[in-house]
Amino acid sequence: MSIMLPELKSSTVIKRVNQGEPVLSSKDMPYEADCIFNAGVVKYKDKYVMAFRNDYDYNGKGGFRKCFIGLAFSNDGVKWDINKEPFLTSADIHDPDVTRVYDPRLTVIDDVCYLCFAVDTRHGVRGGIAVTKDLKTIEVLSLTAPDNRNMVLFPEKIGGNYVRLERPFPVYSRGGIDRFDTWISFSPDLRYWGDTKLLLAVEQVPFANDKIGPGAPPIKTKAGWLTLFHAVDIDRTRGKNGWEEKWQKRYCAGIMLLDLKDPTKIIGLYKEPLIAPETRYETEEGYRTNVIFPGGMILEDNGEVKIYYGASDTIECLATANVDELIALCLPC
Ligand code: M1P
Repeated sequence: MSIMLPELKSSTVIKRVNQGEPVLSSKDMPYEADCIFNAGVVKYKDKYVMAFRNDYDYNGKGGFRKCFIGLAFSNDGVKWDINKEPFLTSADIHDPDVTRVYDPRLTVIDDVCYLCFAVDTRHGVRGGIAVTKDLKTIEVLSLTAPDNRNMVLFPEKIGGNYVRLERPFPVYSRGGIDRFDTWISFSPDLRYWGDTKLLLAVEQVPFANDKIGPGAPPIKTKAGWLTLFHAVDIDRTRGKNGWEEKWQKRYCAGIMLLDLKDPTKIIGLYKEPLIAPETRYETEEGYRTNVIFPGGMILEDNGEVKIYYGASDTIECLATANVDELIALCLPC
């Protein structure tokens, strides 16, 4: 007997650009690519810059043999020119323990561009932070202890410290299952992190029963830090949803508002999904269907917010919304 989880819908404030067609996919790539997704996006030096994940060389059994982070540039945030060379590969970390780098997020702080990324190692998953001066070379500033990933940096220091959101994933202490939350940490120099606090727990999000994690780096608004997260539910009766024999999770994008001076305080949380899987790219096609994975958010001068998200772990899509409408979702009257 199949137990259906409730149908989830995107908020009506969300408009999918080009009817949900990808803004970037493997078809655009100048090199071997199967899945282009989970990108971070910033405006930097008069251009939109996207760092994306490329998984390729599918092994036919649910995994990819190769993966790297690539870069693309755009004048309008919609049409992209792809760099011919990979931006970051596991070899660039110069640590023989590292097997894979993926899921990039970009933040500009004081005109300097930073990259957060996930690092698979033979001894666990680590969260990396790197700085790039020229978008060609990078210097790794810090790698967390395992298991941690989905890290994002706030675009400015708060109270004199850099701030990051992260999603450690304790298993032993949470009954051996996924039950992962979003945490917040502080650093004087982006290398040494501490003062860690629980920010948002999975049980606070009505459309998650599995885990939640940081999405795009927060953007500053008059009402607070507008902050995206991914929220995951799991239904063990779900079967084949994509290329693997079984894929039982569904990822939605959620949104909350954090206090400007004290981002450990949630001042508003939208209790429904901001973006739920709906289009054919999001629900029917691709490696793992029903995955909306937000990684980039840009506030334009006219109040439009661009939200970049990976869809079905296969393509990169773009949706827009008005900033005041997003705030209103978090702060209902
Ligand atoms: O396949 C869905 C996602 O699975 C992982 O995400 P999480 O951190 O939630 O476990 C990552 O591989 C992510 O890239 C992927 O989209």
